[in-house]
Amino acid sequence: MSNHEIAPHARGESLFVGDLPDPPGLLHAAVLASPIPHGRIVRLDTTPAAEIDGVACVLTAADIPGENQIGGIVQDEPLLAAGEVHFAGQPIVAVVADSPRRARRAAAAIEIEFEELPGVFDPRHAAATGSLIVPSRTFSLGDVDDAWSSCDAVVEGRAESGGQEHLYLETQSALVLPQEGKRLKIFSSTQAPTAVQRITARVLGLAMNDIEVDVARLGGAFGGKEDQATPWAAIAALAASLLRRPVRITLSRAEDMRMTGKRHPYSSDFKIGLNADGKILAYEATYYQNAGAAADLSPAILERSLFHSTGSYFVPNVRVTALSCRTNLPPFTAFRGFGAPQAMFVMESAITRAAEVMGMDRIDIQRRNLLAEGDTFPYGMKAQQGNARRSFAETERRFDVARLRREIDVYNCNNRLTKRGLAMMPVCFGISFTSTFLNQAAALVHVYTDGSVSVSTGAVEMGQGVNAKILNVVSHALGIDAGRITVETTNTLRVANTSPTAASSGADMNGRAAQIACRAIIDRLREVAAEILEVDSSQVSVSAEAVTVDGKPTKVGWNRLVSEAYFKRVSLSAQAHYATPKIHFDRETEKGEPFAYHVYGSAVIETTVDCLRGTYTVDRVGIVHDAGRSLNQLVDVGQLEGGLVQGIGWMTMEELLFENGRNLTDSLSTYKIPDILCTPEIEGHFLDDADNPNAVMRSKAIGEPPLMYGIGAYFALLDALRAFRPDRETFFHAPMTPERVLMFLHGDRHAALTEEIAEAAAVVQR
Ligand code: LUZ
Ligand code: MOS
Repeated sequence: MSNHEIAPHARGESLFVGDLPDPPGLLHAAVLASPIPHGRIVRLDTTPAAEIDGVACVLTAADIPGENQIGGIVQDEPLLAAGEVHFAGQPIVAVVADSPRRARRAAAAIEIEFEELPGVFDPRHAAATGSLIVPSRTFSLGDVDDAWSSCDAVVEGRAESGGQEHLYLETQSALVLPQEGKRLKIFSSTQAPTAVQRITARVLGLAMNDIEVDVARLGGAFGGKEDQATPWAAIAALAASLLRRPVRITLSRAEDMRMTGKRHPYSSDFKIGLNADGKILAYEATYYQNAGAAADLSPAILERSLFHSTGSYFVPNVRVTALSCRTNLPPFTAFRGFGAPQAMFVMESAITRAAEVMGMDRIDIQRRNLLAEGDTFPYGMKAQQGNARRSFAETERRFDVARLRREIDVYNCNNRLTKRGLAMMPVCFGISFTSTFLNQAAALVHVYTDGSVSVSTGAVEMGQGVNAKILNVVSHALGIDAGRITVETTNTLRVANTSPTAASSGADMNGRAAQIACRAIIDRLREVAAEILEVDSSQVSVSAEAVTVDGKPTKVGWNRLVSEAYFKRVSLSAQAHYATPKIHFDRETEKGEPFAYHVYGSAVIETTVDCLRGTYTVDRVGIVHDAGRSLNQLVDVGQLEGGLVQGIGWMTMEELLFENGRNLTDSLSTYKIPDILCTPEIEGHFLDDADNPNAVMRSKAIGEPPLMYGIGAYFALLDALRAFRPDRETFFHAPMTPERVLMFLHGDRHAALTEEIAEAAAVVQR
């Protein structure tokens, strides 16, 4: 089975790490994690675990032959805690046994005592004591301080957004096979094979060429396996390397939910100034990012928050500051959108508050301020296209938003206990890793003598369809049927120094690398064809599996061409590298052109709230999305709808709760994600005549942007709530759970009532 096929995948036939056949002598690793959020380990006795039948070894930090350090951007995270623990769920001991159950039982038998230390969980508290992961950063444009005085309205407020559990279907997993000598082969469910290779080498004191990482596919990732697949692979590798036996680790769902990082919660302040027409003149915001106990990818995520601080809008005067705050929670990490959703939520909150205070329609303010072609972002880059306005207008037209508004207002007049709400949500998302050096990819293409083709790239298939897209690119570039092509596993021996498959750029960059490799092969084949047909190679091309001369088909088919090339000793393989051109960013001035291009789109979202019960539905979502020229329409529709629903989940029902640093929502009974029953009716359209000169085959990346349409669900709910309680000031505290809805609708009355009862009780007592 090739790795781009969708049907066997849907039938459940594709193999994940946990499905790989057990090699002889396989052992299983389990982890003892810290039960407390912060403390010193004062006693650790692993003998009760070691004495259990079937236990092969018990490993602590002292057993690590190389560096006990898995940090990427900042080296601040041990693989196994030594001396101190900094979050509940932090791995301390790895136990290896002949079954997963035994390994877990033995881990539970370990005796450990702590001296508990006070924990910090609130990012603002951490910031107040200067506990930052990296120094704060500020992006600015124009002169905000000067601009406030020319505004007709200035409003301030606070916005909170919660974390989000990735809930990939396949939990963190790795299988490590010792090879000859000290070498290891690692099967890992990772978005970043090279990170697994590099960090494992560091932990084991080996060279990167001692370690092969192979990734067939992941059962979802959403950013949760960009950095956070690494420790599990490293733990299994540590055990496999010391025991010279194959070792597997697969986290249970509860372990995964407790031990691994999630989307960062943000607490933010905003201030926005507008003129009487609703034109935004100035915007200021401060983001307190809850980074958790270690840096992980937090500084990069913080940076993307700043890049997306003004969303789809042009604001002439901006000052935004972001602080990455160290707390005693699991290290928060990459999650689809990578800090942009959090910043966009703040911007939309500011616009909403301004609309309320000014008595204007929120949609009018949005429309008035959309980016036009040539407008400058706070980081100095100019918008290359006018698609923010085009997609917004197209959404308003297609879904007749003005009529919807009237209908909903009439409905709300006629109904006392249910109210409907409406919101629009424009999205503008920059494509490229914000760390410029990561914007490179490579591919290796082999044409075999029977005419079949094998393609390897640095892209990891995680259900997002990157391999189907690469297949399309290769099929076009070689002029042959897709049925001849297989897309192989991602393997560090075939493609080295890969960037994580992340930042929505997997197909863009790896597709381009594959295209370059194919073109190199085709150029050689054209020379061969020119020789056979006695024409000039400039006249020759390959299409529909045959050589054409000046566009006319010849009798020389693909198989004959390949075979002739082989007998002429012409190479049928090519390796290629692609680096996104022109992008740059200067972190001193915080200016540059960090993105290859932007993806745009707009959504309109309708909701209904039951104002007695506090329950609600997200009824319908209409989207006009700019996909460039799609590489695969079906894949893009899947990303559009899946991203939207994941965003709605983050904004509405997915509530991550910690109590004194312990995750209270570590199962699917306490952490609710959208299911098919609460998925709205979705009508997605792609922007007509969309184009993009800056990505492979004029396509556009699609992985992350659609998630941010889901932000509109929060504001559509708020719109319904205001119809019931126009007297109350709205709030910006996501997720908008039914509890929060109920408290907004009736909470103040409840407090008054409680007070009355208390007074009455006091009177009785007297
Ligand atoms: N990962 C990363 C990302 O390392 N850098 C990025 O800019 C990024 N953006 C989105 C998602 N993952
Ligand atoms: Mo990512 S959030 O791993 O693209």
